[in-house]
Amino acid sequence: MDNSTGNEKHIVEENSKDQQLAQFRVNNYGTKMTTNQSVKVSEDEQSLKAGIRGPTLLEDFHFREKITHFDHERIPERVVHARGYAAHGEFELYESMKEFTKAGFLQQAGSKTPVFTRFSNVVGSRGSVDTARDVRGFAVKFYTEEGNYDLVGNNIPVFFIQDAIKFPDLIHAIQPEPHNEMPQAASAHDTFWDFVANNQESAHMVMWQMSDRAIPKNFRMMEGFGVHTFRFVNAEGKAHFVKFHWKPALGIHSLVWDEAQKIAGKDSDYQRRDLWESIEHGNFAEFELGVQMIEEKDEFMFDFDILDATKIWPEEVVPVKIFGKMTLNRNVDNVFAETEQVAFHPGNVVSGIDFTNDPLLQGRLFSYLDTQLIRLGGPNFTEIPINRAVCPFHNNQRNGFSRQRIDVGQVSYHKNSLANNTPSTSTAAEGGFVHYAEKVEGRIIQARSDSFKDHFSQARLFWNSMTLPEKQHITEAFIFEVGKVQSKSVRQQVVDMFVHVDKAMATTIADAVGVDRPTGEQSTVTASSPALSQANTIRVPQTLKVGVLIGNGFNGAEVKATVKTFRDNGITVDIVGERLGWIQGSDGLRVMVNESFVTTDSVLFDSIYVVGGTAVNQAKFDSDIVSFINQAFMHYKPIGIATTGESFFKASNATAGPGIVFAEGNPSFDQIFVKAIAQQRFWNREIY
Ligand code: HDD
Repeated sequence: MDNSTGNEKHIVEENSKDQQLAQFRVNNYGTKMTTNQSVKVSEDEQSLKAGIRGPTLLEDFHFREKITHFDHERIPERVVHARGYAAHGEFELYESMKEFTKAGFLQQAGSKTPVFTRFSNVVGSRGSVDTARDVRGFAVKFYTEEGNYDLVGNNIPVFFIQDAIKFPDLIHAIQPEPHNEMPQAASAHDTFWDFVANNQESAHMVMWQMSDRAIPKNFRMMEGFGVHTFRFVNAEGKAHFVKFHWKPALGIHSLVWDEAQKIAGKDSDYQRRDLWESIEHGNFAEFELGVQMIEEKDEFMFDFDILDATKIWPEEVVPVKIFGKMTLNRNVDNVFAETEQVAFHPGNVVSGIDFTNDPLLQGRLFSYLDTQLIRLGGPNFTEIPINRAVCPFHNNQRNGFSRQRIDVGQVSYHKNSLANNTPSTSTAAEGGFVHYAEKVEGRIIQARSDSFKDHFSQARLFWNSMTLPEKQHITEAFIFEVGKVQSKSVRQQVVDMFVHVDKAMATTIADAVGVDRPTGEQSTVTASSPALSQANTIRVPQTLKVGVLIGNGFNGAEVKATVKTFRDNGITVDIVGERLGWIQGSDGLRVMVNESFVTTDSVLFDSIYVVGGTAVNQAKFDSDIVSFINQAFMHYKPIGIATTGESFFKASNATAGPGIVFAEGNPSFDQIFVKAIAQQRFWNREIY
C-alpha cells in the first residue's frame, strides 16, 4: 500500500520579504570551516596544548572564539509569551477598505502583503509545554509598502485587567510563585486566584480562560482578536472605532483537559509540531481577517464602554466585516534568527490605523519597545532581518550596539542646510503619519471611569452563550484550578466572586473544593451571544489525524479502501503497530508501520481506526489496542472498528453510541466514519 502522506512540499511564490531575507540566508553545506574572521580552521577536535598531556594555550584563537560564542548564545526570553512558534505567509485583501481606512495595504482588492505570525503561550517559560491551560498570543507583522504594521493580539477577545499599570501585578500573580518557582506554565495556584478574587475586573476573562478556548487543539484552529478598540481613519480624516477578528478556516476546536495534560508529557511540542508539519505538507493555515466597526458618533450607544478591554462587542450587535485572508505557507529557516528575534509592538501602525484611549492599550504602547531594548540588546533591533521593513527607512537616528547600516555623509540632524534639509518630513498627502486629531478634555486624575465598573454582565453573557458540555468544562476547570489552591480563604473568595456569574456553577465549585456555598446573587443578564460558543463552528475532516491500529493478517482490501477514503478527504494517517516496519495482510498486502505503541499515544490522534491482527507478543498488542480505545473513548473521539476489530472494542470500556462506527455489515462505513472524524467530539458519552 502507498504509505506516503500524499503531501509533497509545496512551492510558494517569493514575496518582497522573502527576497529581502534571501540576502541573509547562508547555507554552510559543503563549505570549508573558518573562524568568524574567515580564517580556515585546520583542527576542530583538539585544543592547542603545551605538550600532548599539557595545559591548553590561550593563543588558540579558534578554541577561544568557539567557546566564547557558545557562552553568549542565550538572550533573555520574553517576560511573557516566551514560548512561541512562528511562520511566514501572506495577507490577501478581498475587498478595498478605502471607505474606512487609508492604510495602503487595505486599498486594492487582491493585493498581497507578506506577513510573519508568531503564536505563543503567555505564562510558561520558553522550554515549557504547548498544551497548558493558557491564553494564546496571536501576533502578526504585516510588511506593508508603507512600513511595518503589527497586530499583536490573543486568541481570547478580552483581557484580565483594564489599566496597563496592573500588568506587572497580573503577571507576577500568574507566573510561578517566587519562593519555589512552581507551578510552571499553570494558573492553578494560590497567587493567581488570590489576584483574581481581589481584582474582580478579571471575571470575564477568567470565564474564557476556564473555557475550552484556553486549551486550543492547535494554532490553526483558534480565533484571534486585536482585543483593543483601534481606529480606522480614511483619507478624508473620518474615523471608525474598530475591533479586529481572525477567523480560522478550519473552525475553532479544543483539546479535552485530561488529554491536554497527557499530551504535555507525550509531546510537549504538540502545537508547534502541528503548525510545522501542516505547512511542510502544504496544509497551509488560513485565517480570515475582519473588523467590527462603530462610528465615532455612536461611541456611547452601548451598555459597555468601548474603551474597556474587558468587554466584547457582541457580534450579533456589531457584525464582523470580513475583508481579507492570511495564509501561513512557509516555515522559518532558523527559529532563533526569526521566531526568537522578531519584535512585535502594538505601536507599530501605518497611516489609516490609529489608537484609542483604552488605558490598557496606552500602556502597551510604552512596554513593547522598552522590552525589546533589553531583550535584543539595544535600539538597532529593527535592523535584524526579520524585523526590517520591506521599504527603506531614513532618519537621523545613529549608532548604538551592533549598528548594521553605514549612514554616509556629515549630516545627522534636522533641520539642516548642508543636506538640503533632508531627510525631510512628509505631509499627510505624501503619506506622512498624522496622529488622529481627537479632542481631549479633562483634569489630570488617577481613577477609573464608572463606565468600566460592571465586571459581571459580560461574564454572565459568556456563560449564557455556552452549551451544556461547554458549561461542564468550565465548571470542571474551576474545580481543578481552585482545587489546587492551598489557601481555603482564597478558595472561598473565588467562589464568592463567581456566584455573580452563575449561582449553580459557583455552588458546584464550592461543594467540590470544600468551602461554604456562596450566598451572593448572580447577574440578572439573560442575553446570550451564539458567536461565543464553539458548538456551531466549522467542522471538516481536512488535516485531522487518524491512528490505524493494525497487526499482521488484516483484511487488505478493506483497510486499503478505508485508508484511501481518509486520504481523499485530506485526513492524515499514521499506521500504528507493535513495531516499526512492514506487516502483511491475509491477502498479501504489505503496509509500513510508521509508529509503534511505544512511540505514540492515543492522545496524539483525532480519531482511531481499530483493525487489529496478529503480533509477536499478542497479549501486549491486544492490551495496547484496548488502552488506545479506552483513551479515545474517554476523550469523546470518533472510533472506527474494522470487521477484524470488534473483539478489541468488546474488551474495552467503550460502549456503542454516537461516534462509534462499525464496518461489519455497513457498506457506508468509510463515509460515515469520515463524517464522524469531522465532528471531532461526541460529548454525549457517559464517561467515568
Ligand atoms: Fe503583551 C508580548 C499580546 C497586554 C507587555 N503581548 C506580547 C505578545 C503578545 C501579546 C501576542 C507576544 C508577541 C511575540 O510573539 O513576540 N499583550 C497582548 C495582548 C494584550 C497584552 C493581546 C492585551 C490586550 N502586554 C500587555 C500589557 C503589557 C504587555 C498591558 C504591559 C503593560 N507583552 C508585553 C511585553 C511583551 C508582550 C512585556 C513581552 C515580549 C514582548 O513584549 O516583546 O512588552
